[in-house]
Amino acid sequence: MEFKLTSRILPNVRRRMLKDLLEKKSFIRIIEAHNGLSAIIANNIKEHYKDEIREFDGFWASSFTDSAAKGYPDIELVGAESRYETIRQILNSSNKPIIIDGDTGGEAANFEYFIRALEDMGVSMVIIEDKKFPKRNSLEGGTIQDQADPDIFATKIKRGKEVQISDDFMIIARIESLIAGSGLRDAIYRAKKYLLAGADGIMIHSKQRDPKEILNFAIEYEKLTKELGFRKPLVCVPTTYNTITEEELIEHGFNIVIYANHLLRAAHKAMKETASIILRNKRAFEAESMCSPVKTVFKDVGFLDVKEKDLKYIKSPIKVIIPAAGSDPEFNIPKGMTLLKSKPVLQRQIETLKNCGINDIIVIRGYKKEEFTVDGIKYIDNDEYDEYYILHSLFKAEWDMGGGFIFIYSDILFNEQIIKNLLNSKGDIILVLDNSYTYHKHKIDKILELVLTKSKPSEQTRDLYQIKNKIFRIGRSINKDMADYEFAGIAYFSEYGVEIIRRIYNDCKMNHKGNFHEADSFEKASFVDLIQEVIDRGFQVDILEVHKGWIEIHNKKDIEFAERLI
Ligand code: SPV
Ligand code: MG
Repeated sequence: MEFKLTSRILPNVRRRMLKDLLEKKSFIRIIEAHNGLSAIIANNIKEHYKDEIREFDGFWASSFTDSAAKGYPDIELVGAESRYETIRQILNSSNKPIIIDGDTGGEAANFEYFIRALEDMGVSMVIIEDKKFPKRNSLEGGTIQDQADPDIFATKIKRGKEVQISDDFMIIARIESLIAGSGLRDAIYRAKKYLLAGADGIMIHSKQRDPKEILNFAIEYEKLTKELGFRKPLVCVPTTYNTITEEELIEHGFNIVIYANHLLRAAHKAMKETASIILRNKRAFEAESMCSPVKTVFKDVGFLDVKEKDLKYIKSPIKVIIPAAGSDPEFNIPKGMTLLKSKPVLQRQIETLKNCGINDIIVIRGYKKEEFTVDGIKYIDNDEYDEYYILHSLFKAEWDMGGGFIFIYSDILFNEQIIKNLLNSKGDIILVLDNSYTYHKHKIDKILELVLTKSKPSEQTRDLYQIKNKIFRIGRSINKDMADYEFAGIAYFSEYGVEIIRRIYNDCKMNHKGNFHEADSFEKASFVDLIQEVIDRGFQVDILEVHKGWIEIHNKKDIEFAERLI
C-alpha cells in the first residue's frame, strides 16, 4: 500500500493527467484526501472485482475535511498557506491528479494568486462556488447561504483563466442555487454565464437525499450545451443522495463524481470508538481490533522501506539470547557448561556465533550460576528457575530483545551455515527445523520437540534453505511417526516478531489460567508452548529447513557422540 519515493511524478506531468483522463474515459472517480496518510490510502487502494481492477482516479482536497482535520468549522477560516500545506502533503504522497476545493475563491485578486500557486504545484483543477465570502458549508440545514452576484462571480472566473499559463489547468464553477433555494432556473442561468466567462465545467451541488434535483439539472444542462454549441464536464458530489450509482450518473451525463468527505468521516468514527473502548476497559487491549497494526501504518508511510534500505547498506549486528538457567537431573552442572573435549558447550556456541559476526550475546543463568565462567557475554539472572521455566528465563531478557534476536538453546551445537542462512531468511518469526529427523526416528530414545506441518517436507530437500510450509503443531507429545520435523532449538525474531511474542507473553502472564499447551501452567511453559500460542493466534511462523548440521546434548550418551564429532 505504501507510496514509494520513486513512484512520484513532476508537477507538469501531474497537472496534465486529469485532462487526459477526461478525454480518455469521460467519467472520473475522485476521493477526498485531507493529509498525506489519507492520500497514500486513496492513491494506492485497489479493489479487484471480477476481471476489473477498480481504483480512484484522483483526489479532492476538500475544504470541509481540511478544516475539520485542523479542528475548524468549514467557513473559509483556514488560510491559503495552510491549505497549500495540506495540498503539498497530498501531492508528496501520491501520483494522481488533484482537484482543489477553492471555496468562494475569495476576492478576484486573491483568486488570481491562488491560481498561480495551484498551477505551479501541479494541481489540475480548482472548483469555486458562487457564494459570498466567507461561505458556510453547504450541507448544514438552516445556515445562511448567500449566493454571489452571478456577474461578479463570472468576472472572477474570467480573471482566473487569464492568469493561468498552462493549457492543462481547469477552473470549474460550482453552482449553489439548489443549496441556497434559488432553484433550477437560476442554476441554469448561472451555468450559462459561467461557461461563457470561460469556466472549464460546472459542478452542481445538492443536499437532498433524493438525486432528483441534480438529475433534472443534468437534463437542462444537456439542453444548454446544445444551445451553446460546446460541452464542458459536469461534476457532482453525492454525499446526501448517496444511493445513486456511478452507472446512473454516467447515464445522466456526469463526468466527475467526488466522494467528498468519506475518509475523514471514517477516521473520525473509528477514533471516537477507539477512545471510548480504552476508557471503558482502562487499557488498550480491547481497542486493538479497531486499529491498524503499527506495522501496517509503518509500511504505508514508507518506514519499512527506509528500514530495508538502511539494512541493505549497514547490516546491523543481531543479538543472541541463550536461556541456560534450568537444571537437569542427569547433569550436576548447568548443561551449557558441560565440557566437550574440555571446552564448555557455551564457549563453543559463542565461537561459532563470533565467526558469524555476532558478538552481542546474552545468557540467562540460574542453577549454579557461579559455574558460568565464559567471558565476553552479558549475563542475566533467573533466580526463580525452579518455579519459572525456560520461557520465563527468556523473558528475563525482554528489554534486550529490542530490534530482533536469535534464540538458541544452551545445550546444542550448530554450524555457522545455519546461523548465516537464518540471517538471510525473510520472516518475522523463523524456526530452524531439521528434516533428517524422519530418517532416524526409529533410533530415537528421548523426548524431542517435534513439528507437524500442513504439507509433508519435500523428499529432495537435502540442503539448507527456507521453505513455504505452514506449521500447525509443535511440542513434545506429537506422535513420532506423524511428525515432519524436529525443532533444532534455534529461532529468529525480527523487531515485529519480538512485538508479537512480547504482546502474547504479557497477555498470557496476566490472564492465562490452567494448562498452557503441553505445560501444567503458564509458569512452567516451555519455549515451544509459546510458539504454539503464536500459531494458534494466527501469526505466521516461518521455517528454515535444515538437514543435520547441529546436535543436542540431552544426555550423557550425547556427550560421547558430540566429542567423537568435534
Ligand atoms: C467539501 O468537501 O468541502 C465541499 C463539499 O465543498 S460539501 O461539504 O458538500 O459542501
Ligand atoms: Mg468545501
